[in-house]
Amino acid sequence: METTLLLVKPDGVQRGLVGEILGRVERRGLRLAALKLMHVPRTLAEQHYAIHKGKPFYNGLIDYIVSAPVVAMAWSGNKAVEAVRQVLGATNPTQAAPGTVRADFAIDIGRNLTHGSDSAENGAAEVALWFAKSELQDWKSASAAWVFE
Ligand code: D4T
Repeated sequence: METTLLLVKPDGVQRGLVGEILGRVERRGLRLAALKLMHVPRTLAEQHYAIHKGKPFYNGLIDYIVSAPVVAMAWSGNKAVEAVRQVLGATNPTQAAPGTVRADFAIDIGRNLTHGSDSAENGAAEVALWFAKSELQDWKSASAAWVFE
């Protein structure tokens, strides 16, 4: 069982794509464990993207992510990390497979609408960074047995 962080970034919220993105993951069969709309504190943005500090796109990335509200979600299930990233598509939207969120709705890499954790380890760490334990709901989905073997 994995938990992964999914962010609908400021462009996704501004463009009214929250329901579209959330719905694609929800219909895949994963379990929603946490959800909130928030303005990202700059310190959180810097922690989340610490690995990119010093890269040419870093300052623009931080400015973008704090510029307007985001929707943060935690999703749980077998292979949750891989399943969410597959729904989102490649980081660069023009290289994303047709039918993915980024291919369907985005063009520039710096406005790629979403973030999804890239490993089970990072999923756990990012969910812990973005959510307090009290914000995570441990509930059993009635459809789980019809999604997972
Ligand atoms: P996110 O974090 O948005 O899910 O992206 P990925 O995990 O798929 O990709 P990443 O960490 O390599 O990049 C983080 C973030 O930086 C933006 N970016 C990236 C950018 O604006 N210019 C660039 O050249 C790169 C490589 C997009 C995603």
